[in-house]
Parts: sequence; C-alpha cells; structure tokens
Amino acid sequence: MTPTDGLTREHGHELLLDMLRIRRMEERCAELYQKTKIRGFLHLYIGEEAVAVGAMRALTPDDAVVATYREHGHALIRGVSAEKIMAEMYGKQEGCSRGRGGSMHLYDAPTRFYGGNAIVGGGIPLAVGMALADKMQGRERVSACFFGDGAAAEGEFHESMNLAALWHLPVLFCCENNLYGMGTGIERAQSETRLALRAASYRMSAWDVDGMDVLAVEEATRRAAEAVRSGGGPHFLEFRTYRFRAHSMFDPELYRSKEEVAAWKERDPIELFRQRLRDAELLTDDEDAGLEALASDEVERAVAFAEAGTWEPVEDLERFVLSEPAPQREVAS
Ligand SMILES: Cc1ncc(C[n+]2csc(CCOP(=O)(O)OP(=O)(O)O)c2C)c(N)n1
Ligand SMILES: [Mg+2]
Repeated sequence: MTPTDGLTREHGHELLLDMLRIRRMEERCAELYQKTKIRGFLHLYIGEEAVAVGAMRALTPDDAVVATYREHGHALIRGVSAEKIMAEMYGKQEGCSRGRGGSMHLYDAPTRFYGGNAIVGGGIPLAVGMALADKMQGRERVSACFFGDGAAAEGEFHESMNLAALWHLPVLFCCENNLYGMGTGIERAQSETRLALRAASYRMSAWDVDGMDVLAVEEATRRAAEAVRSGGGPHFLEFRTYRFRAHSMFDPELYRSKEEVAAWKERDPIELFRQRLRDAELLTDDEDAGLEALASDEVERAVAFAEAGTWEPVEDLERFVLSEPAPQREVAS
C-alpha cells in the first residue's frame, strides 16, 4: 500500500468522492437496467474504480483519453457530466452521443474523451494515431488508452505497441487486467499473463501496479505520463484489478467461484481507501456521510435529467448516416 504520508485531507476526499461517484452511478444503472429504462448492453466497472480515478488525475485537460465499453467511470472522471452520461444510457438526445451510442459509446470531444469502443482493442490504434498526430505537429501531450487484459491478445494490440515504440510516440497504455475476458480466465487464454512483461518486449517502459490502491495508481500514472509528455516515448501500465459484477448484464458468472469474488471484495478499493483515510485521521463520520450525499445527489440529478430528456424525432433517423445518393437507374419500360 502506498503510504498516506503527505496526502492532504482535500486530496483524499476528492479521490474517495470520485470513486463513490462511479460506484453510486453504476449501482443506479444496474437498477435502471432491471426496470428497462436502460437497454442494450451494460458493462459495469464496479470494483475497478481506483484505476480510472487515480489515472485520470495524472492527466491534463489537453491530453486525450480513449477507453472501452466499460467506460462509464472514465467518462465521468474525465469530466463528462453525470447528466449527459445518464441521458446517453437512456438513449435520449441530450446524451453525450446524442443518444445514438448508449452505454458502450460515450463520447465527448470538449473533454477530449474519444470513446467508448465496443470492439475489444479497437481504441488502441486510435490512441496511437492521435499520438502520431501530436508528435508530427509538435504538441506535448499524452494520448492515454484504457483497455482490458483480453485486448492484449488481439493483433491490433501488438501492431499498435510495435509502432508506438518504433516511432517513439506519446502514448500511455493503461491495461486494466481484471483477470477475465468475458468468461475466460487470463491463464486459459494467454501464454504470458504478466502483461507488463509482454509490453516490455516492445522496448518500452512497463510496470505493474496495484489497481485496488488509488494512491498507487495515481503515483504510477503521474510518473508514466510525465515521462511520456517529456518525450520519453510510450509507457505501459498494467493495473491489477477485478470486476465485482458480472461481465455484462447477461452473464450468469459460472466461470469463477464465489470464494474468489469474495476474496477480491476484501480489497474493495473504496473500503480500503476509506479505512486508510480514517486511520490517518483524514476522514470523520460526518465528512464521509457528506461525500456519500454528494455522490447520491449527483446520481439522482442525472436520473431526473435523463427521465426529462427527449427522444430523437423520427425525421432525424437519417441524420449523421453516411450514404451515397441512390444511383439513378434507367427503368426499361
Ligand atoms: C474484436 C472483438 N472480439 C470479441 C468481442 C466480444 N467481447 C466483448 S467483451 C470481451 C472480453 C474482453 O475482455 P477484456 O479486454 O479483458 O475487458 P473486460 O471486459 O475484462 O474489461 C469480448 C471477447 C468484441 N467485442 N470485439
Ligand atoms: Mg478483462
């Protein structure tokens, strides 16, 4: 565990609040899904919050972020409002993707949050491309790319790692190793399960980080992001984490034992950090309750906003759809 020495009360509260904001928002999403208010796919990030919260603090507004379909937390902490996220989940046109993307395709150009991507590994080459543009245009910024352990077995992962290293691009690879890709345990699918080691073979700095320890995540990401920003080339962080919920809302979870899940829940990033703040006398009962209230209020405001949102009119069905004009055919009479 990273020591809390030097941690200010304010900083500690912000980290705890951000993790609570994700947790409470997603717990509400699960309920809304049961009520069919949210439909389609829904992948919850519960258990992994320390990664998005710690990592996002080490990035600047000028940096770019690319994520996966398990990206509600990343979007929220990057600065996309809970209202816009929830409206997007509902499919309302006030959502950050105009209600056309849903849970897996949150997108928000003003915060440089470039998705949300349903294709496993699909965001990785996008981040490499953005980093190439930055390098060519002499901008000192980082393209941070979040993806799962499953993505590390995809061809585009390797192609991207190779080019990023070869061209010395400012990419920060943030691998969220939660040990499973859907129902397949990493040791059944990948010959080298230490993903940082695999990344190092591409000649880039890579190390693994306790993804349940928000301070460790923040510290490691800050170190890596600063190195990337100052011309150190791509860096790779493997965050060891765990999802507490099923892969998606359609997963009966037959591939892992209740004991395993319970053991990881002992390391719940929120409870661990809360306890550490208390031990360091940086959090009182009242302050804790105040943070919980802030998180819950934000979620309820977001739900009200989504409920009050509007469906896109049917006349707009073909807007934003790329299509060639239909060829004019001679009709034989
Ligand atoms: C290219 C591609 N192949 C397969 C799938 C189906 N699929 C969706 S999620 C997933 C597992 C990915 O696991 P991981 O990258 O570890 O992310 P996690 O869900 O654990 O966050 C798979 C195989 C997909 N969406 N895209
Ligand atoms: Mg995974």
